[in-house]
Amino acid sequence: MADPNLYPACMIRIRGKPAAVDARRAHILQPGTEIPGAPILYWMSRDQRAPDNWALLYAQQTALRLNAPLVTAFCAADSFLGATRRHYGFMLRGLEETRSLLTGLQIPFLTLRGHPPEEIMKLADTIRAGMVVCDFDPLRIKRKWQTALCRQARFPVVEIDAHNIVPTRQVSRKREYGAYTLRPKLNRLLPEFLTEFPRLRPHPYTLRKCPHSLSPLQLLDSLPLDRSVDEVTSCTAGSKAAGRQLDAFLKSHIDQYAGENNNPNSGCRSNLSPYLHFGQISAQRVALEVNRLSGSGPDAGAFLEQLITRRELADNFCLWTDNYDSFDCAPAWARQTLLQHARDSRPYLYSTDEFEHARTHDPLWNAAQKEMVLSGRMHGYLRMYWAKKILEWSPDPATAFQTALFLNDRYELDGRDPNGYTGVAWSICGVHDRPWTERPVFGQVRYMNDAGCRRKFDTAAYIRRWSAGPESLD
Ligand code: FO1
Repeated sequence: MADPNLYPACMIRIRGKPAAVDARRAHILQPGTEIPGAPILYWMSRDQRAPDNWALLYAQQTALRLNAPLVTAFCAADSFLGATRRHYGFMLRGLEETRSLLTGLQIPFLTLRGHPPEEIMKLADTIRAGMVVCDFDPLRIKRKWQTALCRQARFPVVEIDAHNIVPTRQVSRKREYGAYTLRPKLNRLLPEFLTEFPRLRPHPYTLRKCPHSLSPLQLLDSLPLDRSVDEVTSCTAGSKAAGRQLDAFLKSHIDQYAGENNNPNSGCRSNLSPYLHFGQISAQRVALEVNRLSGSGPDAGAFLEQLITRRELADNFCLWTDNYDSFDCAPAWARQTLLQHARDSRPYLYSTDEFEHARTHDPLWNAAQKEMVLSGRMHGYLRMYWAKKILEWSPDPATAFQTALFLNDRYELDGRDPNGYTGVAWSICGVHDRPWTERPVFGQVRYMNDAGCRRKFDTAAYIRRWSAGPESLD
């Protein structure tokens, strides 16, 4: 009997291609009247891909119904939540590929730069758009952008959840306690939403005069970026590379996933999170391929649990928690226990700078920090250990929360993501977790130490692998 806590992949029954985008993916941000022939503008932001994109499919189906042109645009904001050249490089290289795929379908793709709601509003005015479609993102900054656009717009603005298999707004209207409360709600709806995708079609209606814009790569060279964090070479950006990575994972690693997914040395991780973060691949496509190629064993179940339940739980957390990016998001039991232990003695205390340059007393923690700085990634199991040690070696939990977020978002390719905020909140203040045995500093928040890591994997091998090169990261 499959572990009830794992995703029962066997229950996934793939339905055929729907004739139209399921209306339950749509959330009307601004009502309005449709105007036959008036161009439909898809403001691409979170889901930066041409294939398997429900927001883009919705925009095209609307444009076809209204005999209207379809235009897509992405607006690059300067220094988005502290992103560096590492992030903009990966993102804009991926968008370059998306642009060429869309152009090939007679769907113009414009790359804008500036304050997104303003630039999108200007473009909508220029092309006399009849509607703006945007993709769902629970982050505060995105909701502010969309609200700012709606204040100026005199046309309908529709949000489509293209990131989740089951639309976040459909699963639950409140912050869920944990995976165990969300999973049954997901299970009920998954068969209705895990379908094949219709294909994007060449678009028959074109703009009389299409505004000119830079290409994503031209923009990369002109943006004022923090270039102190290098791009990563180990991970090629774009939807095609994402598809190759998925194939490689399904062919050679998924069948050890359940046994090895706590072992950073095993190399059997999907490495899909940067692609999922930038929307260069759809989680729904990943689930369809897992189901097609790997059936319903415990390995597929363990992977789908991460891909579906954990990711949708993260979007639920960010959508229904205003302060998802600060210690204030802690559940009451965790806040209380951590504050009770606020004055416990802390044998080790490090500054953000010491953490950032991997200058702690713990070689395992330093190796994890180096992996993240050098490769832009860190194995999921170590991310928990890494964040929990920041709690233990910081003056207080609120400082620890900010330090973990700062380092995660500065170096992880998939930083600034609901998964990242939720991962830090789980590690440092027990979000989606429960009270454990009480101990100094942690109180009843779950504790992890290097002995626990040693029981899971060969920590000496991991340290050797990531401690080569400079002693500390100066
Ligand atoms: N989304 C945008 O619409 N415009 C941007 O300029 C932009 C920059 C950016 C840089 C790093 C990064 O990690 C994400 C970035 N995003 C941007 C947002 C991203 O596409 C995702 O929507 C969110 O980060 C995840 O919810």
